[in-house]
Amino acid sequence: MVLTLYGNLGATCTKRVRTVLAELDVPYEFVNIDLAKGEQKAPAYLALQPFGQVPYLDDAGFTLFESRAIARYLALQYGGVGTLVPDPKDVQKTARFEQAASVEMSNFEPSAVGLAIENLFKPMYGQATDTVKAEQLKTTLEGKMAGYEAILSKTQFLAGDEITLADLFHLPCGALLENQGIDFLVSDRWPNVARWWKAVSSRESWKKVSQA
Ligand SMILES: N[C@@H](CCC(=O)N[C@@H](CS)C(=O)NCC(=O)O)C(=O)O
Repeated sequence: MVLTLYGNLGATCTKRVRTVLAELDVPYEFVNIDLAKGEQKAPAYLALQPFGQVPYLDDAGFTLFESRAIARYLALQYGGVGTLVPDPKDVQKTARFEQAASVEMSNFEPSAVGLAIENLFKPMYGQATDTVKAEQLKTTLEGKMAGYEAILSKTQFLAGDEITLADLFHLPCGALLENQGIDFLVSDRWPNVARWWKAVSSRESWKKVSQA
């Protein structure tokens, strides 16, 4: 096997990449990096990933980090033209895809991952939740839902009527919202968001990754 993913099964960014690998049905070897033991900061790992974070990909000597960059690489390298990302020759479709991908990174991830840290990961590691911060993050995220509803009332998915990486990128942190009892993605207050989330989160790829 030539494709190796270094990651942690519980880490959201690793799940993002594993979902894309599952979508594309690409076989790979998985090297577990124990974040609790700090293996990501060991000199040998830092030599590979200079920020000491997972995931990290080695594809027969071609190496890459940052989950979303890895996902784009995998889709283009293994997916065939137009699978999960638009044909790069279609400049306008690509721009719309990048817009959607940017929405996830700027309007969703910061609050969603912050909420997961406060409400799930801190308690897991015996740390106290900052309840004020958690409430602020929840309010911020709630404020973004009207924007999502506006987009998704016009198209099936965030970058148009076909699913792309931009939709899948929401899965790891979106699923953790449900674990915290935050209903933003399933609420009838935003029916098109709920329709979209049902379609995205019921993908076989996500079922495999979330149940592993
Ligand atoms: N933007 C990066 C974030 C990577 C990241 O924050 N990884 C976390 C796990 S989800 C990590 O390695 N945390 C351990 C640490 O920073 O020491 C990506 O998308 O890959």
